[in-house]
Amino acid sequence: VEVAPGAVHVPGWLSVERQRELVAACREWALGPVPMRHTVLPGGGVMSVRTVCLGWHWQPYRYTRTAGDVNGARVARFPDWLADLGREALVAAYGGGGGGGGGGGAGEYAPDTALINFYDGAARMGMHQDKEERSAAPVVSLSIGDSCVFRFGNTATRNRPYTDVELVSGDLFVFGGPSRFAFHGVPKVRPGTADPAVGLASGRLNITLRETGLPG
Ligand code: MD3
Ligand code: FE
Repeated sequence: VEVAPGAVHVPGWLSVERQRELVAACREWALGPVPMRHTVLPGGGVMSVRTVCLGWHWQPYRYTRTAGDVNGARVARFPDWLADLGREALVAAYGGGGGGGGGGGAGEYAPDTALINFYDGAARMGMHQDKEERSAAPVVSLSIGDSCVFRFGNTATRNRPYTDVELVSGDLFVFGGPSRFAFHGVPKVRPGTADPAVGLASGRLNITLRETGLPG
């Protein structure tokens, strides 16, 4: 379902088995070398979401190899199988061609960082743009666990017009082309909506794959 140019929602893309595998992997990544934590913003605010990164560490508002704002450790590497999953996701969303804008087709997609966000029932993410990447390649988003309201906005302002989309466990969302730099956020999680079979007792996991455009 194309929600906006380059923004494609593929409900139920991940099998329950694949969701279970991703949950298990996220549990390990959450332990370290850089532990999953609430990001502290430069103004002193604390994000309600908890985050752990692979490949590159996102700290507001740049990517680094070491987590100077957490424990100073080097982030875990970004596994090849996750890049393969990203290319598979682009094929599912855009087809085998060069769709989605921002350059090549799925075969050339080379994500080098993952941001893994965990939302408890009260966590939110305010409207923002993701502009730290020096690449126009698409962002791949995978949702697991509790459902949420995902708010997809415009590129000009954090306010209306926007579209609210329900994201359910197993859903894939790809943001490429003109949608890559749109404002977006998560105004609400729906506690208790997760299928226990995916291995999350409560809360929502979101995995995003990106190309940073940074060297090596
Ligand atoms: C649209 N995460 O990590 S995923 C984020 O559900 C983030 O945790 C949300 O926003 C979450 O930055 C939303 C969907 C998403 C991710 C990145 C985007 C949508 C995007 C980048 C550009 C446009
Ligand atoms: Fe974002």
